[in-house]
Amino acid sequence: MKIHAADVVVTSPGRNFVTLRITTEDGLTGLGDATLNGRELAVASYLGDHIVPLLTGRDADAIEDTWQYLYRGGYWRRGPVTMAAIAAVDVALWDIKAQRAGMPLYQLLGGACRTGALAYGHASGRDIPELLDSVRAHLEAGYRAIRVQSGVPGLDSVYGVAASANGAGERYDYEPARRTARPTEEQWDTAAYLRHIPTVFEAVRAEFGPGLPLLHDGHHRMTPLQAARLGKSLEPYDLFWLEDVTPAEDQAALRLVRQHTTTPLAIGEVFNSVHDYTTLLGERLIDYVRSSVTHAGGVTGMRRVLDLAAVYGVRSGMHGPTDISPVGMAAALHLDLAVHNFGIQEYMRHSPHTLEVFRTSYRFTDGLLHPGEEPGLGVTLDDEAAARFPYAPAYLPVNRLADGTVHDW
Ligand code: GCO
Ligand code: MG
Repeated sequence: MKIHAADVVVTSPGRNFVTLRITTEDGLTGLGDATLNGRELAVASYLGDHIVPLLTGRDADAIEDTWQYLYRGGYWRRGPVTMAAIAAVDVALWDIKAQRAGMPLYQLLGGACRTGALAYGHASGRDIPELLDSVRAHLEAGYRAIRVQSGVPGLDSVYGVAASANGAGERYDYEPARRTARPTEEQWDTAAYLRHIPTVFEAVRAEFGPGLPLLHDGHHRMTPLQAARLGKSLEPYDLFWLEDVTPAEDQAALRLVRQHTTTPLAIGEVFNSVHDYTTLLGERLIDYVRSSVTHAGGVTGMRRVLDLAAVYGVRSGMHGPTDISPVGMAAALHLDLAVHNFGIQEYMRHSPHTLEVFRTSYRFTDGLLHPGEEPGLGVTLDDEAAARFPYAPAYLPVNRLADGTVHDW
């Protein structure tokens, strides 16, 4: 069946999302997420100006061929903008194929390997008592694995820490990409962070016991030596994983970290290709791959990452913040169910406004996510609702050290 049309929808129901919609000649529509937080319009233009004109008339069923046509055919391959655009096409075509088959996508990907995908929620606190309340609230809300992020004495705001108490409410008010004319600036001090974080995990373990899977995101801020020290100092608290300890593009940095700590390591939310992982996987430097369907070339690209990871016994931990749209989240959940080497899925609930625009059929029960049984991805886009939330530019924060030097955020 041929592709009849494709259009790009940019909407901002609480935060910005870019969605590609592909329509076939017999009237099926498929959706793909192309959201690149803080740089959304670059992907919208890549799709609208350069890819949509190529899609009309192509065979909607030829997913792998279309992937290769856009990847190899573009000459300038890889990179977050290109791969988010290719991902959107890929996911929309999988959505269409699964709808045509009358099956939820996970069935086409091989069927379910498990009853649901273990999800981790985001607990945070500006201080330890607030954090403990937040962990408790997440447990009450059904989470069985929890990411722990904490304020650091002396720093006004820290990545991953909600600006107000992060309780059991429907929504975690976490919006790092702010709608301001320029990025907000935060201050950072790695030494203060390294002193404080072990005391945070000590308090959480003392309160909640040894069994609860706990995760932590270092958000690219340490040198290899600092990261190695952090990993060692957290060993007594038995983390599920320690994420993004060093800037991800320096793969060799992980060698030093790995030699010094047995804390499991996760990395890769900013990666967009299986080629980004060859050193990390081949040398067994990591335990979880963090890429998303949205940023790593769709279901097709992400499956390549997961298949290579499986060779080395490395498991998935797909990126799932609210800047992955419900379309991208649904695609991840189908893959989570279908791959053998699933590890865990990040899950931040989208805001009620986002869920007015994107109608989802995935569900969260007893700590597990399931994509539902609707044919295709199981997500629809309400155009009328989308039009009520026009785009507004947003930027992620910029980090500076006390002397003004720009640091990784
Ligand atoms: C995570 C991530 C996010 C990113 C965000 C940037 O682990 O969920 O680190 O919080 O910062 O996706 O757009
Ligand atoms: Mg992260």
